Amino acid sequence: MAAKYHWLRPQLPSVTDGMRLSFRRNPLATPLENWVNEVAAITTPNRIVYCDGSETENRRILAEMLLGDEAFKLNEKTYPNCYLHRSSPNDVARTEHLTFISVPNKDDVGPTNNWMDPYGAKHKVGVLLKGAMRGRTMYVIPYIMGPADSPLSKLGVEVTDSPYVVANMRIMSRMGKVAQERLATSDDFVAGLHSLGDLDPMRRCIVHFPQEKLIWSVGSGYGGNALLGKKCFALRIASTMARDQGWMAEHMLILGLEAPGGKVTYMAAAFPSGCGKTNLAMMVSALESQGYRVWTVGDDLAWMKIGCDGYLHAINPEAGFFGVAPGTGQNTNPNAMEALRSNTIFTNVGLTPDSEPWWEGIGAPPPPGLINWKGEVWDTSKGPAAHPNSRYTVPAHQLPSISPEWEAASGVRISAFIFGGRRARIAPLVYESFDWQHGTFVGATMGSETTATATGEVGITRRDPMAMLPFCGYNMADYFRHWIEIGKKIPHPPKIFHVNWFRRGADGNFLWPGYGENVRVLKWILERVENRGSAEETPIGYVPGGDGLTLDGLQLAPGALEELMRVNPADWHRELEDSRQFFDKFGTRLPCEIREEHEKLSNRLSRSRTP
Ligand code: GTP
Ligand code: SPV
Ligand code: MN
Repeated sequence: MAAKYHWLRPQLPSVTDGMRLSFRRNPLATPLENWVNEVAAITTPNRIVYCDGSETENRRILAEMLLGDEAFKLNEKTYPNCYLHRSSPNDVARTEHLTFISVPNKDDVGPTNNWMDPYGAKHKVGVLLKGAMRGRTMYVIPYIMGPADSPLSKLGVEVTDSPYVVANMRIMSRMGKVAQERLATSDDFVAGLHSLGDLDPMRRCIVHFPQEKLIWSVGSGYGGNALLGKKCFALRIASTMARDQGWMAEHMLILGLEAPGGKVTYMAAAFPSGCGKTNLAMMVSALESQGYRVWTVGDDLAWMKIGCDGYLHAINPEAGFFGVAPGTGQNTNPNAMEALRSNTIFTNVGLTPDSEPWWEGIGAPPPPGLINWKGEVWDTSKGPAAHPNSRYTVPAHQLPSISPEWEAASGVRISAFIFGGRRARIAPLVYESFDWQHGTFVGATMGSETTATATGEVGITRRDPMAMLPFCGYNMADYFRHWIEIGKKIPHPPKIFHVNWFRRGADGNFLWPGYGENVRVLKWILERVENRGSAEETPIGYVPGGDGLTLDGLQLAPGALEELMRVNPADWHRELEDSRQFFDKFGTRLPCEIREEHEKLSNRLSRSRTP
């Protein structure tokens, strides 16, 4: 079996036996062409199209997308060059239980990843890919993750039989000629093979081969399952590259906070899927009249490396935003609302009789004759008209708040890391860790309620370290080790914070207004980075002192602020116990520093209970 599937990626050192087979390879062809021909031999498409990324080509791809019965052109007057695509109703979110990391040793993926051995995976998924593109066009998409001239950028190639995927990749990455030029002779690219297959969830599988820099995805046309540059490459494969090469690939937004006088301080924040990254990165600051303004560098991913200046430098590997539509409106995210008026692909939103997109929270009532995301005439009995994980794909440069530095080749200097999640209780609005090691522990103990971004139950609290639970391409214990070690190497490390916009009061409502008001928390973080700002020590870290947060102009319910800041030792003891059970899964592979921080927190909590 090994030899049979070995030739699927012969040009890279193989996990199978290290042998480089040369049959079927054309010595005059580039490594890319050789790989593409080999993929075509398995998937047997009707024709192969190499994408150049041009406008003419894009129009052709969009026309091909429209030939499918689930794609529509939107109102050309009000939404020029915008499209609606409906995915299969059983294919509307990432499927974590069908996502695998394939390396020889099961222990190397750890207890939080699904594992397949590489021989078995190549066989099992090879069967699903055999003839999968019959009758279809196979598009070859060369792309760069990161600004074209950045030394932090990396090359990828995705082959796919979905024109929708091509159109999305054109927005989300630097695609076509610019990448093709670099690929002319190089075999240093992450190869991604994607096929819609028959979209049957029983025959769906997303497998990563980090040792071969190879991704195979079959049976899904949705988001992170199909746009392989995003979570598959930029997180699962890149996290293993980052571990080996001494950099960081993180599930983080990147923003710049401008202060009065014009100085911009950059921060990167890791929140789990559906927990507010896009909204924070694009916020319109409630303190704009006081000179505080937020600039967007990225909304989902950060690749970071220590610069010669001793600071951590971050680039956004993406060129567009794949944002959650529901809840996006003029009041919550006016920047996104302006950006997505043109050149945007909407997925699984509602459709008005005027051929405009509609979703819950867009700021207008549902119009009569509204069509829901499944293509049915909507009424209240049918649930939300837009799927809760419906999305817009929009070019980053269209965003009014896009940072002038968003394509800076050397990235932006990161001064703060912010962890956060959805916690109805327990976690205060904001706290600051004591140092890097404690901050790593804060990230490692993150918990969050699940959202509609992945299939499965919504609202279940689970541990989601650094928001990387579904995205870390190797054993998470080793990932914690990587965090601890890299912290020692950064001469000017970012300070580490934790936020929670989602704490609820006794009435069940959110205590904090969120969105643009979150700038008040960012302002305190900035002050702490600059060694100013009042803070009080608690067992879990520093929280803003009595006058620490700028609250002028904000009406909070009586007692809300106290409840938002409250650190209840009994709650935290329970939280620690839950974390301990999670950490126990890693056995002796868990870094001792994590256990040490656990112990220290436990002691601080016990002390704070005694009067
Ligand atoms: P992914 O793109 O899936 O990784 O999600 P994300 O982290 O970018 O989350 P996003 O900003 O799209 O927000 C997800 C949901 O949370 C949306 O419905 C938002 O309206 C809501 N949300 C975002 N920020 C806030 C906030 O500050 N407060 C409250 N209450 N809700 C928020
Ligand atoms: C997420 O779920 O974190 C997303 C959407 O950003 S997806 O691209 O589907 O992963
Ligand atoms: Mn997002």
